[in-house]
Amino acid sequence: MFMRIDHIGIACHDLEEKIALFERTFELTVVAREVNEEQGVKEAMLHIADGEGGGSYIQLLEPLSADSPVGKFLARRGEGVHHVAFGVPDVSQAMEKIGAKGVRLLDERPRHGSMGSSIAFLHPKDVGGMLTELVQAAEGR
Ligand code: CMX
Ligand code: CO
Repeated sequence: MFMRIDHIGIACHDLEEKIALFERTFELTVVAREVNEEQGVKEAMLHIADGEGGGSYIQLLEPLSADSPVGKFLARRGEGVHHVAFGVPDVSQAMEKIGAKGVRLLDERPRHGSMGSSIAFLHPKDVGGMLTELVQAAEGR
């Protein structure tokens, strides 16, 4: 079902500061920056490697507001790993298969993700405490 780890999402207070830290420390390069109003985030993708059906990245996330998912996470837990995203060939099919096993889907249908991808989230409490994202990369990515 999973082809690769697409990205690790990291919650932070100051996106520019963390981009500089990751560039300097790990010699990573930012390949996309976006504001995703629906997800309540300002974000940057730093490329790590290319894999089957898409690349793998670190996703740095700064909340657009305190009551967004990342804003609440920062208030409760502070900066750090927020979610793990797996690359799947077909996000709707993965949602159907995983949902049928009793895992709560946080999205009824796929939403718009980074770099033209289609994404959906699974409830962390149903998968061992890890907020999990399914990602179908955009065609040609
Ligand atoms: N990882 C693991 N556990 C988490 C979590 C996270 N990121 N966020 C919340 N939880 C836990 C809480 O600690 C809480 O556990 P306890 O009951 O033991 O305290 C439980 O989940 C329920 O928490 P809640 O108070 O209901 O939390 P929220 O209202 O903040 O909702 C969640 C949590 C996961 C449903 C919500 O954040 C969500 O829908 N996330 C999906 C969308 C998202 O995260 N978008 C931003 C990223 C966008 C992108 O990657 O592109
Ligand atoms: Co993500």
